[in-house]
Amino acid sequence: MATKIALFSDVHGNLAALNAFYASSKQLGATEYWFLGDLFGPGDGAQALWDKMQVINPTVKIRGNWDDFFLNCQANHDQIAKCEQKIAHRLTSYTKTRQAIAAWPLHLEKRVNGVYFGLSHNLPTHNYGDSLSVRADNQALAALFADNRQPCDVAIYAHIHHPTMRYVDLHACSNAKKLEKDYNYNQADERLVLNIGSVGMPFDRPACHRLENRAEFLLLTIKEDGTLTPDFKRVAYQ
Ligand SMILES: [Mn+2]
Repeated sequence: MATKIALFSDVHGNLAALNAFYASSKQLGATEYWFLGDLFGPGDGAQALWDKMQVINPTVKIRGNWDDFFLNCQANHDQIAKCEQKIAHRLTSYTKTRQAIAAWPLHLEKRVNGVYFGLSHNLPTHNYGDSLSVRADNQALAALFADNRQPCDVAIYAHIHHPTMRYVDLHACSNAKKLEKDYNYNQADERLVLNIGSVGMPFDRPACHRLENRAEFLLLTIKEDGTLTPDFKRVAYQ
């Protein structure tokens, strides 16, 4: 049977967007959920948002940079820390929620129907920074497959709030100096890279940044033979 996984991230405190995403993904037949980080703030979703996450019950939960802001909010005094403190005060138990989030890893690997996925908020070792922005070149994106993640077929990340599908050629990175002028399809070591956009705060244009209410997520269908269909979704909400 084909597996349908809904991947979502960058909720950023937006409960209306999270509800819209969840209702839509259920209707589309998602049976599993992978969350790639950034749950609370700057939106004001607090306990009801956390309760909704327990209902969604993702089998993958990755820690984003805003999740770290939430974990460290009592030790810091900048604007983001103040914003996260307000949310912390509105939770039934900050301690319990904090403990749960602190256990989320920075990256995970999953195998589904023979396809090997590397999952992270940004880079597998860094959930912050701009090295994987829309400006990222082949070399920068290849870092998603660094070290022991070399065997991954697909890297999926979040953080930049721009839904993206592209390929990187790992052969080009390891042979940069003696690379042949023309693209050599036989030598290329191509891997798929997906970015899942943002549920609560999409940045991609031409839609107006923060003016249009839409929740973005990725519905990934993986057939038994490993055939993969990434379907980028946008759901409008009030
Ligand atoms: Mn984010």
